[in-house]
Amino acid sequence: MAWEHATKHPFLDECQSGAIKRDQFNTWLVQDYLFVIEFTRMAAHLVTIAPPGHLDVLLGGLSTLKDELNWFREKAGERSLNLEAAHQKTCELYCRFMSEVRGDTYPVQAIAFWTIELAYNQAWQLPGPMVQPYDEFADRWGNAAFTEYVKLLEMQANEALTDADPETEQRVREVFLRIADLEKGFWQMAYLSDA
Ligand code: MP5
Repeated sequence: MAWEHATKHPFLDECQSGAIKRDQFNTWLVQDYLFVIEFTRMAAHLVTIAPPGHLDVLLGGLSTLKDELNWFREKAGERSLNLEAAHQKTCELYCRFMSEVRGDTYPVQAIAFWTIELAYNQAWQLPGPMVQPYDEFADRWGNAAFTEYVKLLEMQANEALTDADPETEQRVREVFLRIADLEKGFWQMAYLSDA
Protein backbone atom coordinates (compact mmCIF):
# COMPACT_ATOMS: atom_id res chain seq x y z
CA MET A 1 0.00 0.00 0.00
CA ALA A 2 2.74 2.44 0.98
CA TRP A 3 4.55 1.54 -2.22
CA GLU A 4 1.43 2.06 -4.32
CA HIS A 5 1.15 5.61 -2.98
CA ALA A 6 4.82 6.15 -3.81
CA THR A 7 4.46 5.11 -7.43
CA LYS A 8 0.90 6.08 -8.37
CA HIS A 9 -0.21 9.67 -8.15
CA PRO A 10 -2.52 12.10 -9.99
CA PHE A 11 0.62 14.06 -10.94
CA LEU A 12 1.78 11.13 -13.08
CA ASP A 13 -1.68 10.52 -14.57
CA GLU A 14 -1.88 14.19 -15.50
CA CYS A 15 1.53 14.02 -17.16
CA GLN A 16 0.27 11.03 -19.09
CA SER A 17 -2.86 12.85 -20.32
CA GLY A 18 -1.20 16.25 -20.62
CA ALA A 19 -3.62 17.83 -18.13
CA ILE A 20 -0.91 18.77 -15.64
CA LYS A 21 -0.62 22.53 -15.12
CA ARG A 22 2.62 24.02 -16.35
CA ASP A 23 3.40 25.62 -12.98
CA GLN A 24 2.82 22.36 -11.17
CA PHE A 25 5.12 20.49 -13.49
CA ASN A 26 7.74 23.22 -13.15
CA THR A 27 7.56 23.02 -9.35
CA TRP A 28 8.28 19.31 -9.54
CA LEU A 29 11.10 19.86 -12.03
CA VAL A 30 12.97 22.41 -9.91
CA GLN A 31 12.51 20.42 -6.70
CA ASP A 32 13.60 17.20 -8.40
CA TYR A 33 16.77 18.90 -9.61
CA LEU A 34 17.51 19.86 -5.98
CA PHE A 35 16.76 16.28 -4.96
CA VAL A 36 19.15 14.86 -7.57
CA ILE A 37 22.03 16.98 -6.25
CA GLU A 38 21.72 15.29 -2.85
CA PHE A 39 21.11 11.91 -4.47
CA THR A 40 24.38 12.35 -6.38
CA ARG A 41 26.19 12.87 -3.08
CA MET A 42 24.52 9.74 -1.71
CA ALA A 43 25.74 7.79 -4.79
CA ALA A 44 29.26 9.15 -4.40
CA HIS A 45 29.29 8.11 -0.75
CA LEU A 46 28.09 4.63 -1.66
CA VAL A 47 31.13 4.32 -3.93
CA THR A 48 33.41 4.93 -0.93
CA ILE A 49 32.01 1.95 1.02
CA ALA A 50 30.91 -0.54 -1.66
CA PRO A 51 32.81 -3.80 -2.22
CA PRO A 52 34.98 -3.71 -5.37
CA GLY A 53 32.58 -5.98 -7.29
CA HIS A 54 29.78 -3.42 -6.94
CA LEU A 55 31.71 -0.43 -8.25
CA ASP A 56 31.02 -0.93 -11.94
CA VAL A 57 27.25 -0.56 -11.57
CA LEU A 58 27.58 2.35 -9.14
CA LEU A 59 30.03 4.23 -11.34
CA GLY A 60 27.66 3.74 -14.27
CA GLY A 61 24.98 5.27 -12.05
CA LEU A 62 27.18 8.26 -11.28
CA SER A 63 27.81 8.79 -14.97
CA THR A 64 24.04 8.76 -15.60
CA LEU A 65 23.64 11.30 -12.81
CA LYS A 66 26.19 13.57 -14.49
CA ASP A 67 24.10 13.50 -17.68
CA GLU A 68 20.93 13.92 -15.70
CA LEU A 69 22.08 17.04 -13.87
CA ASN A 70 23.00 18.64 -17.21
CA TRP A 71 19.67 17.55 -18.68
CA PHE A 72 17.78 19.13 -15.77
CA ARG A 73 19.64 22.38 -16.38
CA GLU A 74 18.72 22.20 -20.05
CA LYS A 75 15.03 21.53 -19.30
CA ALA A 76 14.97 24.35 -16.75
CA GLY A 77 16.56 26.67 -19.30
CA GLU A 78 13.90 25.83 -21.91
CA ARG A 79 11.26 26.72 -19.34
CA SER A 80 13.10 29.78 -17.97
CA LEU A 81 13.14 28.31 -14.47
CA ASN A 82 15.39 29.42 -11.68
CA LEU A 83 17.20 26.42 -10.21
CA GLU A 84 18.52 28.43 -7.27
CA ALA A 85 15.15 27.96 -5.59
CA ALA A 86 14.56 27.12 -1.95
CA HIS A 87 13.85 23.51 -1.02
CA GLN A 88 10.19 22.90 -0.29
CA LYS A 89 9.40 20.93 2.84
CA THR A 90 9.26 17.39 1.44
CA CYS A 91 12.34 17.97 -0.69
CA GLU A 92 14.15 19.28 2.38
CA LEU A 93 13.09 16.23 4.43
CA TYR A 94 14.13 13.87 1.63
CA CYS A 95 17.55 15.54 1.32
CA ARG A 96 18.02 15.32 5.08
CA PHE A 97 17.08 11.63 5.00
CA MET A 98 19.63 10.96 2.23
CA SER A 99 22.29 12.74 4.18
CA GLU A 100 21.46 10.85 7.39
CA VAL A 101 21.34 7.43 5.74
CA ARG A 102 25.05 7.84 5.01
CA GLY A 103 25.56 6.94 8.68
CA ASP A 104 24.01 3.50 8.06
CA THR A 105 25.83 0.33 7.05
CA TYR A 106 26.48 -0.49 3.38
CA PRO A 107 23.60 -3.02 3.07
CA VAL A 108 21.11 -0.42 4.34
CA GLN A 109 22.46 2.27 2.01
CA ALA A 110 22.45 -0.13 -0.94
CA ILE A 111 18.79 -0.94 -0.31
CA ALA A 112 17.93 2.75 0.07
CA PHE A 113 19.69 3.63 -3.17
CA TRP A 114 17.95 0.86 -5.10
CA THR A 115 14.54 1.71 -3.60
CA ILE A 116 14.84 5.35 -4.67
CA GLU A 117 15.71 4.37 -8.25
CA LEU A 118 12.99 1.72 -8.34
CA ALA A 119 10.38 4.27 -7.28
CA TYR A 120 10.99 6.45 -10.35
CA ASN A 121 11.52 3.49 -12.67
CA GLN A 122 8.06 2.17 -11.79
CA ALA A 123 6.23 5.45 -11.26
CA TRP A 124 7.06 6.87 -14.68
CA GLN A 125 6.11 3.65 -16.47
CA LEU A 126 2.88 2.73 -14.71
CA PRO A 127 0.53 5.26 -16.34
CA GLY A 128 1.50 4.05 -19.84
CA PRO A 129 2.78 6.17 -22.76
CA MET A 130 2.78 9.90 -21.99
CA VAL A 131 2.01 12.81 -24.30
CA GLN A 132 4.65 15.38 -25.27
CA PRO A 133 6.59 16.98 -23.63
CA TYR A 134 6.21 14.55 -20.70
CA ASP A 135 7.13 11.48 -22.76
CA GLU A 136 10.77 12.54 -22.52
CA PHE A 137 10.56 12.51 -18.72
CA ALA A 138 8.80 9.13 -18.65
CA ASP A 139 11.46 7.72 -20.94
CA ARG A 140 14.34 8.94 -18.79
CA TRP A 141 13.29 6.74 -15.88
CA GLY A 142 11.30 4.11 -17.72
CA ASN A 143 13.64 3.13 -20.55
CA ALA A 144 14.96 -0.42 -20.89
CA ALA A 145 18.56 0.42 -19.95
CA PHE A 146 17.46 2.22 -16.79
CA THR A 147 15.21 -0.73 -15.89
CA GLU A 148 18.21 -3.05 -16.32
CA TYR A 149 20.36 -0.79 -14.12
CA VAL A 150 17.68 -0.89 -11.39
CA LYS A 151 17.69 -4.72 -11.55
CA LEU A 152 21.46 -4.76 -11.08
CA LEU A 153 21.12 -2.43 -8.09
CA GLU A 154 18.56 -4.83 -6.64
CA MET A 155 20.92 -7.80 -7.08
CA GLN A 156 23.74 -5.92 -5.39
CA ALA A 157 21.56 -4.77 -2.52
CA ASN A 158 20.28 -8.32 -1.94
CA GLU A 159 23.79 -9.67 -2.05
CA ALA A 160 24.86 -7.12 0.55
CA LEU A 161 21.94 -8.18 2.75
CA THR A 162 22.85 -11.88 2.76
CA ASP A 163 23.06 -13.06 6.38
CA ALA A 164 21.94 -9.66 7.69
CA ASP A 165 21.23 -9.54 11.41
CA PRO A 166 17.68 -8.79 12.66
CA GLU A 167 18.66 -5.22 13.51
CA THR A 168 19.74 -4.57 9.92
CA GLU A 169 16.57 -6.19 8.59
CA GLN A 170 14.49 -3.96 10.82
CA ARG A 171 16.35 -0.86 9.69
CA VAL A 172 15.89 -1.88 6.05
CA ARG A 173 12.12 -2.09 6.57
CA GLU A 174 12.13 1.34 8.21
CA VAL A 175 14.17 2.88 5.40
CA PHE A 176 11.95 1.35 2.73
CA LEU A 177 8.77 2.74 4.31
CA ARG A 178 10.35 6.13 4.88
CA ILE A 179 11.32 6.34 1.21
CA ALA A 180 7.82 5.30 0.12
CA ASP A 181 6.37 8.07 2.27
CA LEU A 182 8.81 10.69 0.98
CA GLU A 183 8.11 9.70 -2.63
CA LYS A 184 4.38 10.14 -2.09
CA GLY A 185 4.97 13.56 -0.53
CA PHE A 186 7.26 14.53 -3.38
CA TRP A 187 4.50 14.13 -6.00
CA GLN A 188 2.13 15.99 -3.75
CA MET A 189 4.50 18.96 -3.55
CA ALA A 190 3.58 20.04 -7.06
CA TYR A 191 0.05 20.79 -5.83
CA LEU A 192 1.07 22.80 -2.79
CA SER A 193 2.46 26.31 -2.93
CA ASP A 194 4.91 25.72 -0.11
CA ALA A 195 4.66 22.28 1.36
C1 MP5 B 1 14.39 9.85 -8.23
C2 MP5 B 1 14.22 11.21 -8.45
C3 MP5 B 1 15.26 8.99 -9.11
N1 MP5 B 1 14.83 11.85 -9.47
N2 MP5 B 1 13.42 11.95 -7.63
C4 MP5 B 1 12.80 11.36 -6.61
C5 MP5 B 1 11.95 12.18 -5.72
N3 MP5 B 1 12.93 10.04 -6.38
C6 MP5 B 1 13.71 9.29 -7.18
O1 MP5 B 1 16.60 9.38 -9.02
P1 MP5 B 1 17.45 9.69 -10.35
O2 MP5 B 1 18.77 10.12 -9.88
O3 MP5 B 1 16.75 10.79 -11.06
O4 MP5 B 1 17.47 8.44 -11.14
